Amino acid sequence: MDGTGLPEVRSTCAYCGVGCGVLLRHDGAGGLAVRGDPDHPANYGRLCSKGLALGETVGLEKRLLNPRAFGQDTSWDNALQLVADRFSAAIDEHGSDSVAFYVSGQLLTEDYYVANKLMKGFMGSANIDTNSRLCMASTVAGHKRAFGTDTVPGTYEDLDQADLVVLVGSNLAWCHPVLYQRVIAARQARGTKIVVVDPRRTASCDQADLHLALQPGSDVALFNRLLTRIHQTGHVAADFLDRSVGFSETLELAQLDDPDETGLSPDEIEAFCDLWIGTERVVTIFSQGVNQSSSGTDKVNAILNCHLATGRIGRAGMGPFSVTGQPNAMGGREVGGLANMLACHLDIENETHSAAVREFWKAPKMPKKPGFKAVDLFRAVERGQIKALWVIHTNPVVTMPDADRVKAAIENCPFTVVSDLTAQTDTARIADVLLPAAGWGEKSGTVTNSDRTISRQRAVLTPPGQARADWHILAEVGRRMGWTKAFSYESPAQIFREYANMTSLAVLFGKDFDIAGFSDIDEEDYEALSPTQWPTTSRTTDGRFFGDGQFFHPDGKARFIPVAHRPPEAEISEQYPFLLNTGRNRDQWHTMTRSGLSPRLSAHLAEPYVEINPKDVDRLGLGTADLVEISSSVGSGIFRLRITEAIAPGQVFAPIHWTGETSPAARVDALVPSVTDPISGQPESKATPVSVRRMNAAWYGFAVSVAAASPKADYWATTRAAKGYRMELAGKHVIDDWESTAREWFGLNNAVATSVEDSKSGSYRIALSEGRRLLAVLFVSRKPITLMRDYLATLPEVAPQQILSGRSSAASEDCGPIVCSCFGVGLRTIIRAVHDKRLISVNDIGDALKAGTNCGSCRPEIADLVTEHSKLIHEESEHCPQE
Ligand SMILES: Nc1nc2c(c(=O)[nH]1)N[C@H]1C(S)=C(S)[C@@H](COP(=O)(O)OP(=O)(O)OC[C@H]3O[C@@H](n4cnc5c(=O)[nH]c(N)nc54)[C@H](O)[C@@H]3O)O[C@H]1N2
Ligand SMILES: Nc1nc2c(c(=O)[nH]1)N[C@H]1C(S)=C(S)[C@@H](COP(=O)(O)OP(=O)(O)OC[C@H]3O[C@@H](n4cnc5c(=O)[nH]c(N)nc54)[C@H](O)[C@@H]3O)O[C@H]1N2
Ligand code: SF4
Ligand SMILES: [Mo]
Repeated sequence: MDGTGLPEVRSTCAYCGVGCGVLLRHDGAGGLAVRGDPDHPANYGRLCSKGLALGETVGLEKRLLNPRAFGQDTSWDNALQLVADRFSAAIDEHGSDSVAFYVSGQLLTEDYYVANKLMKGFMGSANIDTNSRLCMASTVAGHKRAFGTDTVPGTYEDLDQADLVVLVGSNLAWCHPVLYQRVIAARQARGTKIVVVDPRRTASCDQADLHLALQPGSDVALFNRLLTRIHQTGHVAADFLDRSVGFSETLELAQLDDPDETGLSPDEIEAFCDLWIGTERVVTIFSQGVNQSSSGTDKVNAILNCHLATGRIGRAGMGPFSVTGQPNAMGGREVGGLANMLACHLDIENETHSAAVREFWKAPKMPKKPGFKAVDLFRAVERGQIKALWVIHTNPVVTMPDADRVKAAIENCPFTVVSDLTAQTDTARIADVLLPAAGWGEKSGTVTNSDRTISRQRAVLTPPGQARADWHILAEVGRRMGWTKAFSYESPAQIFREYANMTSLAVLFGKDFDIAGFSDIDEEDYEALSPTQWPTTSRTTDGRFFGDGQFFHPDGKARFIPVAHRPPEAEISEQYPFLLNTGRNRDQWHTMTRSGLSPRLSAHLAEPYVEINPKDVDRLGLGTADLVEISSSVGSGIFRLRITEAIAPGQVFAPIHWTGETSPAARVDALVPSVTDPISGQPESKATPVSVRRMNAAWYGFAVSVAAASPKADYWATTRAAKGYRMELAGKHVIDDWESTAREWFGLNNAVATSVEDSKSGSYRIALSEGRRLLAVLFVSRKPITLMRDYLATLPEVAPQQILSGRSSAASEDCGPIVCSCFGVGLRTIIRAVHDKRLISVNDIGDALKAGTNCGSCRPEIADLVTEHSKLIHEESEHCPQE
């Protein structure tokens, strides 16, 4: 209970793998109030901007409310029978391997368990892979090589207790903000040093003692140098050498690598090595800059080698730490969601493992070989080998590499089912059958976060329309395919019990994942389950693994893996002279189907952009706010130019969030070819050779509208605004009749049009309204539009003439793009405060404007602004000394 007298329900955030606990309460107006759970061990009450905005994303907007088949609404009965019949028919006619599931690290463990059991045990194929292939696969493979199982050794407490935190290919400040805050708290408390290894300067560099902007893909060379130095300086831990195999070969290969491959200066490298070697309590956090690489698995092992050599693993404040991306990325690995795994870290190819699982499930057949990994899976779809495909909780037409090819493959698949919250995703739009899923806040189950803590997600809202939980849909299909008993689940607790029971197999085979203690948890205890870190029974040291030198290879020893630097597979050329790096924005989640519903979150970075270094900008003759066309060997896209020294010359960076629904020309995976790591099968998403040139736009536009629109323009990008949508547009060809074009785009044939045209400057402005209600406003110009778009995006209730003047009323100044989403404080407001009030620190800004004082996610950006603008003020005062 809180002050309102309404009960609060404990749950877990829908987004990242930090797995923050939340307290949820109906706000009395049909919505949801969200606050951090002070008792959850991941966050102790803290939430980032995305977690805090969860309440804004649970409405009915865009929800799919009924099953649909071939474009028509249909009943659950028909839809489920259709799915069961088509999968059965495919298996009968073409064999088990003619069907496939493509699922997600955002599924709850119970959903995942049922999907996996259905495909691997009953349909009899291992063709179930997950978007974790694009995310965690290299770490899984690296862990298995070194430790004998996919085990994360450390815990979140290690971040509080470390003296050095190294972030390798991780923008922790934006992607795991609450963990970043734990690191910052440790820095304040004990002076923890921070090193960032990333070709790009990110928000995570804000407080870094050292930023190593290495050449993309050269992490192995850096960590091989570190291993060499560990050996040279006599820091190899003798007791760990006894507990491992392969050190000398590994060292030999490491010594052959050339540290110059990193592009870093010898001083930078030595400073890094000295700091790392000289600090016993070192945690090396790694993420997609490591995993999403054609040498991803080797990068992981290069890092693990250094921790093993020094014995800095599984003890307080030290260890390698792979942070997981999705809320249940870890749970998916435990439950065997990947095409080459079985539940509880058992291997599909191991006959004894497979037989034991088969026996446990009483399964009619089990696959003998691994199934297709994501990229190969969609290739098999392309070849017509897959006759029935079910995509659950993921949007591959946007997020798979070579996305257009994946789209074409799915379009040609004889039968495709998509389970999603909405019918409007790029993948849902091309499915034959659409199944409405219950979403976060509406369904119950468990997730496992980055430090192996299992937490409950709990339902507080009723699923809208006919939406059903994913496990329920899957179990229904299983029953209709004839496996009534095996899929007779009635609650998530029942599934969890069966799963927990199954993990006693792990112990039998000497594996780590053991939650067998929950084998007879009843409904009530499952309902009350508090966050629990596994293993719950077998050996560990304070929730950590490997501090005792015991590993999971048959001989109990760890493996050093000899690795050598390999540059990204595709090389830059005359035709494609830049390397395209891709990644995430602070306030958006992947394809924005949820986070994009929040006006607050959408105000942070409202347009797809590409970061380019000022030197390249000059060389290419680009100008501020230009649109640029980026092309690769597989596709091209259009992005707004962002000039910044954060990106090195020769590289460019674009975010992954934009889709056919929000900006069709800026779908970044349409440009990324499907090059993969040979061991993990994970795609290289961060190093695509591309060309860059200015888009020759005949006109640029900016619009706000009450309803969503999909204009026929060469470039457009739309996001949620306070009272509707805002949109940036541009076209390559002159348009003569703007009024009818605007009417068509916004579907407003009968609205009253008020317009202003200036033929000399080529600018045109039109407002479409009904009575006093403004429905859409469009500004067009030959040059990029510079007007008060953030003010306009609020669609103020003023006369069209005033709006068309492009100026705000005196009372409402334009605050610029939002930096602090909690208090809605914009970029221009902060800059003004720095200049006018001479504020010099993030805390000053917090005192004056409240910005950065709630969730803290924006503090690195505020720090950047303060530094940059204080410097400007300083320079100005030096140039114009006051009398
Ligand atoms: N706001 C937000 N948070 C998220 C998500 C989201 O969509 N939005 N998604 C979640 C998910 S699923 C995931 S997987 C995580 C991802 O979390 P992160 O991995 O932290 O995020 P990314 O932005 O994908 O990439 C991290 C960094 O890798 C760097 N990088 C690129 N190439 C190299 C290289 O060769 N070497 C090194 N060392 N670095 C390189 C990039 O410049 C980038 O800054 O975030 C999770 N959290
Ligand atoms: N170039 C490039 N590509 C990348 C990456 C990169 O860094 N660069 N990162 C990769 C990584 S790490 C990841 S994790 C992927 C993420 O890529 P995706 O998984 O494709 O992206 P999401 O937007 O998270 O898709 C989740 C879908 O599930 C739906 N959904 C939400 N809740 C539910 C539910 O309860 N049930 C069901 N059935 N559906 C639901 C949402 O509406 C949405 O359509 O992208 C990968 N692609
Ligand atoms: S860090 Fe933010 S997005 Fe991640 S779980 Fe916590 S509140 Fe959610
Ligand atoms: Mo991910």
